[in-house]
Amino acid sequence: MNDASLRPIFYSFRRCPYAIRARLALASAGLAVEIREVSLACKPPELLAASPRGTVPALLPPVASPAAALVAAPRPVTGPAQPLTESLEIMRWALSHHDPQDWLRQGDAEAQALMGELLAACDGPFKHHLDRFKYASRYRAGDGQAQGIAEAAGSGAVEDHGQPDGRGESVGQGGARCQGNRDGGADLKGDIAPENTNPSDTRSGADGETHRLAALVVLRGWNARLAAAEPASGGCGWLLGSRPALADWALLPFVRQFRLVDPATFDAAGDLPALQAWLERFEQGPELAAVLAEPWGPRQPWRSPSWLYHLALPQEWAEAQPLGEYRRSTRGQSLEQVGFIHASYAQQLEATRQRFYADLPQLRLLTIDPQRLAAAGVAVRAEPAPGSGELFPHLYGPLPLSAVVAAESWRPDRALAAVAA
Ligand SMILES: N[C@@H](CCC(=O)N[C@@H](CS)C(=O)NCC(=O)O)C(=O)O
Repeated sequence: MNDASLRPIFYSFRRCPYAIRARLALASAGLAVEIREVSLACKPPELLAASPRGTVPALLPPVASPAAALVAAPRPVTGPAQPLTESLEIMRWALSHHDPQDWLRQGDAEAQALMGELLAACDGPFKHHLDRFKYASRYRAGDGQAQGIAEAAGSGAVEDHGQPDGRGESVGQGGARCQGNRDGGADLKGDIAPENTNPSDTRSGADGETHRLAALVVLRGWNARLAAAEPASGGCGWLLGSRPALADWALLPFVRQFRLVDPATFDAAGDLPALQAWLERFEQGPELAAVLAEPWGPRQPWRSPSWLYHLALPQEWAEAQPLGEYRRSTRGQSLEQVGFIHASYAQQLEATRQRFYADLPQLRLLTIDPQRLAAAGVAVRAEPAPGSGELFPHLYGPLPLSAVVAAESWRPDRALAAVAA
């Protein structure tokens, strides 16, 4: 049995501040996890099964394979007994294993109480105002549906900024919707600005300004605390004094997000010097860089083994849109000619691409929900490919667009192999 089979499973989204804080703690504790980068616009069924709200981050016990179960574990399985679906729970869980810098301030009740207050202010009022500053138009009166959706998602609906690869391509193109999202948040995803673009289109209006000012009140309180902690010899301090604590790492990703809405105004503020220095040290420091880079921050989504995949020519996929169904089997062959549509399981994708599509600069990767195929009456059979014993999924009937939960552009410089494993 290899060690990977014993790793807790960690569902993440690269730019999510909750996921960033959890990754910071996991990295500090030195815990190895199986990282699954997901698209919030199209959450895999495994995440939805584990997390009631389908939010990231989520940390799950390791899944021992049947083969692994037959072999005595070489070391105790390290994973939470139950899924952890709150970022602060994950941080505390990680640090309970190993806390080399004493982020938890063990044995210091006063420090712990203070941290509790700081965390409550961050996840409560500050986040509330941050969301409404950042996406004011979505919360404006009269936009009740968007507001309801965002709040139903635990305000997380405002965290997704398009595809994890940053190309901003919408998911479920051609009318398909990822209905695996129980919060309905998918409808909000594709058109949200990337976090470092000019936000004027989304935060325009007086409402956004009201919430920016309210968030600034909270930030000034943190600034005062940081200023008081500044060492006499210069440099900047931390929220609880001269060394970092859990509260610093848990709050910093959200303050970073506040700054990114309007960096110029944030940087020009004259009344936040200690907070600016504290954030600047975080932005430039190795901790954040580490959790935004591999292996913590891959930009390709994890591909669920519960889904089926099909590589399509962009033109042929576009032609299917007005028809409501796709009838190509594989490159150069139709459903009528072959009798079924070729597809792949997640781990087969890269080999399929190399075998049939290696010379093509542009492809569409279709993610297909087999349950929706069944509902549409399309049978799927696992059958051996000619010349090999390997079983591939074959779709006996046209592929309804409603069964395609995501249609992503795929470029050859982004190896599928990295995510299919
Ligand atoms: N209270 C949760 C909030 C997590 C959260 O809202 N995450 C966002 C991403 S940053 C999310 O998963 N949103 C779900 C969605 O957008 O559908 C925590 O601390 O982990």
